[in-house]
Amino acid sequence: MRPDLFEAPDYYNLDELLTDEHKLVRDAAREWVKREISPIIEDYAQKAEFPTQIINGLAEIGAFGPYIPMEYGGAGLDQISYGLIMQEIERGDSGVRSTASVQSSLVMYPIWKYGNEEQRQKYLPKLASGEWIGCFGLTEPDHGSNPGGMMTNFKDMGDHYLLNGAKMWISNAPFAQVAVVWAKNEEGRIHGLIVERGMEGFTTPETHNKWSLRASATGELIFDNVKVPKENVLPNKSGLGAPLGCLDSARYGIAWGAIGAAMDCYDTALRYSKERMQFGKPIGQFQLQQKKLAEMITEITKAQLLTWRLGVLRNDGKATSAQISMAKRNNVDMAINIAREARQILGGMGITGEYSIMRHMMNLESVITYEGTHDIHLLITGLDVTGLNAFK
Ligand code: TGC
Ligand code: FAD
Repeated sequence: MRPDLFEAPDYYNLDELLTDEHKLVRDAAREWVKREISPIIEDYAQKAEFPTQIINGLAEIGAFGPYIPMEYGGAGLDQISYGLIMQEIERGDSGVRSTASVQSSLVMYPIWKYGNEEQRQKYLPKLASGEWIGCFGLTEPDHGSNPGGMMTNFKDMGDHYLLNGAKMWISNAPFAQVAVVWAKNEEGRIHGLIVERGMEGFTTPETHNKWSLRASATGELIFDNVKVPKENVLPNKSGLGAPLGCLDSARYGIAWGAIGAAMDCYDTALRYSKERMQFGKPIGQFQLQQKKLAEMITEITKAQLLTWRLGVLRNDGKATSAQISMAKRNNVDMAINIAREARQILGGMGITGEYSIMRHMMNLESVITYEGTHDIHLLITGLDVTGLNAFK
């Protein structure tokens, strides 16, 4: 891969809306991505391997629990700083952002919000430092968009619970030490359980042959009569709203992350269009290429404004789940379209690993599917504006 010459587009001077702390956090993450991710990521994506050596660095830039209070090892930052960190990491690679999203919003968040004090003290500092990596098991082979139908279940055996079932498509599963798993009790009520690697009957086979998110490890979680100690159940929230509440936080991070991927594709295509000569001119001088670039920067700017405003609403505790769905859906769609257009600007070079665009494009095929598909988020907006539920 070529040297990383990334320059972030800021067409509407959005930096003026950021505090000094936001800019400090963002710039530290940006520099780290340039130094630690860009030089290696293409190789790891090609060989379909997660670069475990970056875990300490992710912890150091505050990517594990950016908004978790410092008393639990988190960075104690606000929602905009959290978003900016996700943007910068996904500028490098969506798979790396996935690892950070899952750790922060899908593992640390439920332990912080739904766990008791012993659980917080036991798990959060180790997750914040990267000593432990976590994963989040909601999706099952037969229940993806409809997680409420899940079959994974646990039975009360007196001094412990017995967990059975299977989860599929789980990011970080192959190497995670801790899994937050959603399962039904004997009354059919959904609860979160903390399952640790090494518990008998718990296995995590890796999912191979992905053409997308290749630098992220994905796997299954198999529970075959796993004895889970009773103190490992998250006591403070149950029902489908509990996992969906975690998804709000992760989807918000993805809305920012997708802007990072789009910015990288735009910046690469813009630079290429000024250097690549055809018919005696830089291709950026042709109107057809200018149309692509002008539309890209317009869409990026709209997404930046939407997402910054969502961050302000989240800081005030006022963002609704439907507003988050709109941003996740819009921004990932925006990013995947920009990746496709940017790829065309690079012609044949666009399909190679010399440039990041094709990797972003393939990664975004997962991002547009996980954490609620493009269709599901549209239906959430549809329900919000009409009051009529397409899922029932
Ligand atoms: P529904 O009846 O609408 O809701 C059930 C209960 O949940 C409440 N609720 C929410 N609570 C918090 N946040 C939200 N976003 C919520 N949405 C709904 C709701 O109020 C209700 O509460 P209560 O008290 O009345 O019981 O549920 P439904 O079965 O009709 O499903 C609705 C639907 C389809 C929108 C939902 O299930 C959904 O979002 N499906 C998509 C599934 C999904 O996003 N899966 C993601 C898996 S994790 C993942 O992909 C990680 S990738 C990580 C990475 O690598 O980055
Ligand atoms: P399905 O639900 O089978 O959907 C198939 C198609 O049907 C989609 O186009 C969908 O939009 C459409 N559809 C479904 N229902 C409706 C409807 N009511 N109306 C209209 N259209 C509908 N899950 C986790 O729990 N933890 C993870 O860490 C995790 N990581 C992932 C990593 C990767 C790389 C991938 C690809 C997925 C991951 N997932 C994870 C799973 C992800 O959340 C699901 O893939 C996603 O929710 C969709 O479920 P599905 O794949 O079963 O698709």
